[in-house]
Amino acid sequence: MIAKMQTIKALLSGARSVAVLTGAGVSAESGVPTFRDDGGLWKERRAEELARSEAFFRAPELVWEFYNWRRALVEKCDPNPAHYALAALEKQVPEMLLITQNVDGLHQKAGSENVLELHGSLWRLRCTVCVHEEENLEELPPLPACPKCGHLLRPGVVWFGEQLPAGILSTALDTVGKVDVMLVVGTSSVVQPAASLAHVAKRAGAVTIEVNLEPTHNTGFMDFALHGKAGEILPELIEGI
Ligand code: BJW
Ligand code: ZN
Repeated sequence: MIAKMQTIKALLSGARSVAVLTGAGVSAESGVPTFRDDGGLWKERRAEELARSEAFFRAPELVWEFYNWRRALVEKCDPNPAHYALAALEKQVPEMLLITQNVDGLHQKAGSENVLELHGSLWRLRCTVCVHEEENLEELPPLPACPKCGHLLRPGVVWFGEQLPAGILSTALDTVGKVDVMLVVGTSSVVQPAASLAHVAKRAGAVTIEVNLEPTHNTGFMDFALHGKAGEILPELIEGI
C-alpha cells in the first residue's frame, strides 16, 4: 500500500493534466447519504427510485419533498478532507478538471474552481414548461412555481433517461481524452455515461486510479485501486506533491 501510494504520488506530481471524477462517496463523510449504499434510503425508498422524471410527473409533491429534504440536509453539511484535498490538488497541478456527479455543491464550497457538474445541482431550479432557470438557495414551498409562467418548477438535476446538460458531456469527454492521469473517487461506476469516462481516458493513454470504499464495476481495468475512505486516502495522496 505504501509503495503504491508513493507511485501514485509520483504520477500526480509529474502530471501536466489531471481529470478527477467524483461520486456520492466523496460527500459521505460530510453526512450526505449515497445512492446505493445502505444509508441511501429516504422514507424506505431508494433515492434512485425518486431520481427519475416518471416519479416527478406522477407525484411531484413527493419528489419535491425528497429534494427539499436533501436541500435542507446538504445546507447543513460542510466539505470534508476529501473535498479539501481535491481543491488543493487543483492548485498543485498545471491543469485539472473536477468532473462531479454530485449535486451538493460541496466541491465549490471547499474551494475547487474548475468544476463540471454532470448531473446538475440541488441549488438550480428549472421550469417544466418555459425556458426559465434560476439559482435558488432559499427554503422552497412544497410545489415551487415558475416566476415567469406560473407552471411547476423542477430540480435542476439530471434524472435517468435524460440527457446531460448541453456541452457538459462533450467537455468531459474532450478533457478525459487528453489527460495524463484520471482519478475516480467515491462512485459505484454503474451510472452512464459518467462510468465510461475512465474507459475513455484509459483508451487515450491516461493512467487511471480509483479510490473507493470497496471494489466497483471499474476496478478491474484501473491501473491502480486504493480501498478505504476518500477523506483519509486523498489527503495522504496529495501530501507533499
Ligand atoms: C465511499 C465512501 C467513502 C461510500 N470514501 N468511497 C448504457 C448502458 C446501460 C444504461 C444506460 C447506458 N447509458 C445510459 C443508460 C441509462 C442510465 C444509466 O446509467 N442506468 C444505469 C443505472 C444502468 N443513464 C442515464 O439515464 C443518463 N442519461 C443518459 O445517458 O442520457 C442519454 C440517453 C437518454 C435517453 C435514452 C438513452 C440515452 C442520466 C443519468 C442521471 C443520473 N442521475 C442521478 C440523480 C441525480 C440527481 C440527484 O442527485 O437526485 O445521479 S442517479 C444517481 O446516481 C445520481 C448520482 O450522481 C449517480 C451516480 O451515483 P454514485 O455517485 O456512483 O453513488 P453510489 O451511491 O452509487 O456509489 C457511492 C460509492 O461510494 C460506493 O461505491 C461506495 O462504496 C463509495 N463510498 N462512502 C470512498 N467515505
Ligand atoms: Zn416557466
